[in-house]
Amino acid sequence: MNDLSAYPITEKWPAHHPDRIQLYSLPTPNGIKVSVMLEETGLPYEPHRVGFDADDQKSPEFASLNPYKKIPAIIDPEGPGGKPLALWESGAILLYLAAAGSWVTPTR
Ligand SMILES: N[C@@H](CCC(=O)N[C@@H](CS)C(=O)NCC(=O)O)C(=O)O
Repeated sequence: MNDLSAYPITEKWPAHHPDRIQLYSLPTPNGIKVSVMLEETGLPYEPHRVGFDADDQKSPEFASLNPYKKIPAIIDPEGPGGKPLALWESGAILLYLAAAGSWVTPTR
């Protein structure tokens, strides 16, 4: 079982499926990019809602993962070398998921 307890963000948003990619986000233009990518790749993930109404993105738990206090952010429990990897910035996350995902080659 993957232990994500080293990440303080899991205190506010517990990982019920710690074997899955943990997504901390909201359906904003930057947030939704990552949700779409996760759906398209089929990678298993567990979403967590970071509510702007409550300024969740500015909470100490969220800032412990992304000090810039912006969504989206992820933790991949099975990152490079099988170790957990935390990542933010939507473009960086998309590139990471593209490498991690199993793409179906489109037929032309
Ligand atoms: N360059 C960042 C921008 C992230 C960003 O601006 N996120 C917005 C939502 S689309 C946010 O978290 N806003 C909350 C705030 O500024 O307090 C990325 O692409 O991930």
